[in-house]
Amino acid sequence: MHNYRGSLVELPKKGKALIIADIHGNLTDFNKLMDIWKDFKKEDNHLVLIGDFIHAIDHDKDESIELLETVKSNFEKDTNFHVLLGNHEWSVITSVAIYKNMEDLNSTFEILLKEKFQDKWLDKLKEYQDFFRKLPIAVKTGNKVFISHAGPAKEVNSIEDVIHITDVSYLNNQKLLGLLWNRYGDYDNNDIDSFLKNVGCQAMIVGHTPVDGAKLIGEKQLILSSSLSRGNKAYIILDLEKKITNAQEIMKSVRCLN
Ligand SMILES: [Mn+2]
Repeated sequence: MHNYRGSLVELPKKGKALIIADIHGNLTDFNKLMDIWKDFKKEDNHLVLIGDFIHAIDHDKDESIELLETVKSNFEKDTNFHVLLGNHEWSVITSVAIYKNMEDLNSTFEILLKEKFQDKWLDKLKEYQDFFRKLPIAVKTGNKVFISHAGPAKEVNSIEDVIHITDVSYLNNQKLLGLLWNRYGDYDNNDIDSFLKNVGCQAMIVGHTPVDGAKLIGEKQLILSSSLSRGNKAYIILDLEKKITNAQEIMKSVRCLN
């Protein structure tokens, strides 16, 4: 069992973290990353999957269910395997429609469930919703890096806000919605600075917006794309012991997925 403080994962100043974002139902890319994890895995090393591992966006073969089964079993048996909620998993919890072109991805997900589990599909949906509700929302590392699916959120005033972020509701919750949905434009560089000050961090890593592998926003934010991307697919090997003062330093830890 994971020992989290509410919705927050706190990683000690020890070892390294393999960070992955936005797999979106691509089992081939996920398996490559799992091979890296198998070699990398040891007592002080962690894996952080920063949400949106379901719902295929840019490819026809949607392997969300296979991926979900692997993610769920790893999360349940391995306390160093951390999975954050993304806006796509949030949409399964809340049943809020989420569109790609004209298609509601929740309907596509239900079709996959029906094909795979026939008359048991609703039980399986409930099981996955329960699993998504257990997922934390953010990571704070001992060397002061904040990791979430998206954001920052202007409404978050302290790390306590993050710890209690899912206490109330998954709907109509501006703090939570900000950390799951906000893209650059919803916030600016000053908002990143104030947010990091509020949560006591020096830099932040997010996914959510497809970029060419990794992209810096000002000095303090790094956006990562590990599968759904605008070119390269990348992951991060973050040293949890090294002093970090900005996101440019994290850029050196970005690796390409071949
Ligand atoms: Mn997203």
